[in-house]
Amino acid sequence: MTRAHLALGSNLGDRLGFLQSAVTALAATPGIEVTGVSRVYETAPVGGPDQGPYLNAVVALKTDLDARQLLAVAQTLEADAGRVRGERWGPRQLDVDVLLVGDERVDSPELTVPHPRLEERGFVLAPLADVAPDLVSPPEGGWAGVEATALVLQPSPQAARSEQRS
Ligand code: A4P
Ligand code: MG
Repeated sequence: MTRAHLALGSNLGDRLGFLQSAVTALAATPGIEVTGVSRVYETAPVGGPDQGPYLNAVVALKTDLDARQLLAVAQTLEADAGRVRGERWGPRQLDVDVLLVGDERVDSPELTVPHPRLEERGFVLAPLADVAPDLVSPPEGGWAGVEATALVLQPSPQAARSEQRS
């Protein structure tokens, strides 16, 4: 099993609901074990048109899937959230990016791993530091435009169901 990390982002509609649905679906995907979920961050939009703030999070996995297979899973999750691809960096119900897949390296337009913009983006680094403190250490004062919220993502379908009942 390989250690991998996926980034989740949403700035349209039920933002937390889209992130939770993605985590729940990942946990139910054969070949994927969700081993950690970061805090949920509210983040100022970076690039693209004038658009609302994002919720961002990172999911840690152990997986038998390779980077290409994880991209296919990511794109299925985006489609399930009703995402229609519009303007690059534009608003979206759900964005799922493949950040890191063990020490695998892929360099093509359809898939670049490690994610090429990972190191310049606080909205990715802050949640990645939560689940992978061995890979990322927060700078003093944290990252600009990135605020941890009190919102919580449940790592497993069972945990999400018991939360709804309580
Ligand atoms: N692609 C290549 N490598 C990867 C990868 N490692 N993971 C390809 C996922 N996809 C990858 O992505 C465009 C193409 O990138 C896909 O067809 C895939 O084959 P997209 O999701 O259709 O479009 P996009 O997300 O608008 O473009 P891109 O370049 O992935 O943008 P980013 O870098 O994901 O940025 N601000 C805040 N605060 N929070 C955000 O989450 N996200 C973006 C999108 C911009 N600003 C943001 C946020
Ligand atoms: Mg993307």
